[in-house]
Amino acid sequence: MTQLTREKTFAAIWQALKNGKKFFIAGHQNPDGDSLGCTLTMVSLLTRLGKESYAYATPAVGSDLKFLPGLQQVHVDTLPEKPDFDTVILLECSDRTRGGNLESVLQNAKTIINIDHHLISDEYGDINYIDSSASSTAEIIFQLFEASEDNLLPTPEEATCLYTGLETDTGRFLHSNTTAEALRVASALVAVGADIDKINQVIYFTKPYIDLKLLGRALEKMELRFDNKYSQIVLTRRDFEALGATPAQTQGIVSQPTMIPGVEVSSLIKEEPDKISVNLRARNSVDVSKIAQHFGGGGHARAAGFKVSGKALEDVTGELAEVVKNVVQKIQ
Ligand SMILES: [Mn+2]
Repeated sequence: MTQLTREKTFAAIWQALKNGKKFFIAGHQNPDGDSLGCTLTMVSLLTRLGKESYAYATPAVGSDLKFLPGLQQVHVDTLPEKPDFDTVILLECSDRTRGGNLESVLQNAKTIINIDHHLISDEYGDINYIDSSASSTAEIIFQLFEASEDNLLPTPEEATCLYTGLETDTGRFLHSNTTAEALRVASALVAVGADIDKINQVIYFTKPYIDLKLLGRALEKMELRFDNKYSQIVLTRRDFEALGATPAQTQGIVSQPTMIPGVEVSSLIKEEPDKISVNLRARNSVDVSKIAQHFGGGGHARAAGFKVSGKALEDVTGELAEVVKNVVQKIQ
């Protein structure tokens, strides 16, 4: 994105924030730290601007994100009775269905603002700010603050929300999207009062017993294939039942095998009640978003995923292995 486009788009967003009266804000379904952190920041900012807003998240918020300031303002899994919002802000949604069943809200809106950092976007908004070089949508929202004519800065609570988005999307500043800009924004967020001790304690230094047991079971089931370039972990419904765990408790597991020298692609295949969901991670040269796209999913070069309904676990596992095999065979 050129500098000019960026300036103009940020100016258009600020104009829309000032012109709008009643806002609807949502991130993507199964909200992560970035999605929720940005949603909460926008709600708080709009409240400061004297605007009415309705924030929505579906289907539920993970226990590690419940500390986020202002979370009580998010309507979890509850759509508004009347979809009469003049302005809709969708964050992290590469297409208009990513935020949930929002079509009536979107159709009634005068202005749709689409802010995202994913590689591919449908550009369904009246205003689209898509920057795939940004580590996170939180990074973009901070830049939006910096572009404010009124020199608005995030409050400490908003900074905590944005820092959470930045830190989780960069994998604690370990992934390749940890750019100089990402670190500059992180530093600026700390300067305005982000509570990083709280964030780190809750998100990174807390793990329930069951989650650790599930990690153990997953590592036990890890298999290396195709000259050890592909790691595959399959968690069946039985695995979850045996531990009293849910598929939501698998965060971080898929990244573990990429530590093994030689592993290029890691998959975590989960049998959920109504679907098979797959997380993918790459170590170096493979773009796993392309593999995910093959199955109707998406994501980033090194972190992607997809979901399949109506197919058997073995079939999904087999078809994925075929696609991965073709990709990793080319790597020397
Ligand atoms: Mn994100």
